Amino acid sequence: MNHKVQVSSAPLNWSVYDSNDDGTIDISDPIADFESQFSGGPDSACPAAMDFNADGRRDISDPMAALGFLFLGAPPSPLGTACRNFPGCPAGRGCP
Ligand SMILES: [Ca+2]
Ligand SMILES: [Ca+2]
Repeated sequence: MNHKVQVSSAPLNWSVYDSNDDGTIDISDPIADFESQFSGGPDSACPAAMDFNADGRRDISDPMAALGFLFLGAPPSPLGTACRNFPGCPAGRGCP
């Protein structure tokens, strides 16, 4: 059996769905996302990381899926729950 491991040198710069850049995913992140999308609140410094359900769009389904994950036992983001490389984003808290 052969396994191929691809190692990327791209920096892991932002935690998936960490809207408010505090290094953790909690209820404050979908709230900030709701405010950004629907109430004129400030956007995340890494909008690319806000596609929680990884469907290529950012809409109400993202904070709803995040709330489901946090409180209803729904699956995490398909992107995972850790730091990833989001091109164009600054170095977020909690990422190397
Ligand atoms: Ca957060
Ligand atoms: Ca989405």
